[in-house]
Amino acid sequence: MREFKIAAIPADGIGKEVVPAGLEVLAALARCDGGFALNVESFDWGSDYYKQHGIMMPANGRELLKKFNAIYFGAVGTPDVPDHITLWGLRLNICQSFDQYANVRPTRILPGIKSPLGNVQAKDLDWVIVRENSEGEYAGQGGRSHRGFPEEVATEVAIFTRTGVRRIMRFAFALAQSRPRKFLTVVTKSNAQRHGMVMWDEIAAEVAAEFPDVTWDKMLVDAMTVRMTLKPGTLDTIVATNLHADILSDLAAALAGSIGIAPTANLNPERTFPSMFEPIHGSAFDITGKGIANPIGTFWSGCMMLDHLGEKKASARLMRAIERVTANPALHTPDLGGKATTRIVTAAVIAAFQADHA
Ligand code: GGG
Repeated sequence: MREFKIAAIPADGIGKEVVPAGLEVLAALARCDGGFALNVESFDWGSDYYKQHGIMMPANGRELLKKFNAIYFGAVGTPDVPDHITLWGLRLNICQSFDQYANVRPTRILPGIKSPLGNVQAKDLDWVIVRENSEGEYAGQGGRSHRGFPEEVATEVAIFTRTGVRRIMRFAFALAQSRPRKFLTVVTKSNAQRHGMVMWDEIAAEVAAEFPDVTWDKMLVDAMTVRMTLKPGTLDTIVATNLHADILSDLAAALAGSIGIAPTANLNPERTFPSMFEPIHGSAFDITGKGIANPIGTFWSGCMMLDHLGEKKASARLMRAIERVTANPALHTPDLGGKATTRIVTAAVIAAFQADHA
């Protein structure tokens, strides 16, 4: 029996609803599969922990997490704590200290889901966005001086290192190479940002030479929003900086029907440290406690976690179950225009893979 240690961090808002749902699904899947087991330890870190202890996670949190095979995360953010404290104190803290530099965000229109683009077919929107996840605009460089005075100044410095850009380009080209179309779009803004983004473009061209079978093109981030909306079928694998991909992947999720469906993996590709899997959505405090959060993004993130752990068969089986459930509009949560609850969707996904096993 293959056993994996999973650290579960539901954190804030609907994270506390969708992560337990995801763990229930994964436990049932492991029972059905019979070949692997997940040994889960849950951590109560997040905004409530912050209100008690003044920190989002304990000082030895990184040491505690190091021994796990993967981290299953919910969401951060709460109305009464500044967002930069919750985000940097937990999610970015984990991403950066475990060098999870490749953030992978698949986007597809799942069966039964309507894209706001109307006439777009599922085959026309099948993307993977690779977000640089360790530096760029979210490197944490900058500061504030002369606070409260008229001459107050604040800087937010984007950092691009040759090592950081080269490794994310190699990751993205390799991912593009593994997909049938072997096509990568490099998102940039080198017309206006004439230092870091120009180096980004240069390194993209250098790395492209290592992947002669991958076709690639380059797109300014502003024009990319238009192309994603009007010509989605011209895209496949996409690589962008931390900020650009943060924004583009929300757009991608909306174009594929709902951010409630979108999954993500924060990967440490060298496996020196655990990787982290989470829905793209935030804590959604407007719907917290109502039991109507869409758990599909968390389940799909569970598929990505199983893939990463080498449990490809179980991952594919869970994905088939997810698609069978999304195909039925009676099982859609309110973000998709339906009336189903988190509980109903969870039970339906479990029933779907149990039936698949039979
Ligand atoms: N589950 C994702 C999450 O909690 N996101 C909150 C957020 O504000 N993220 C900003 C970012 O992705 O950099």
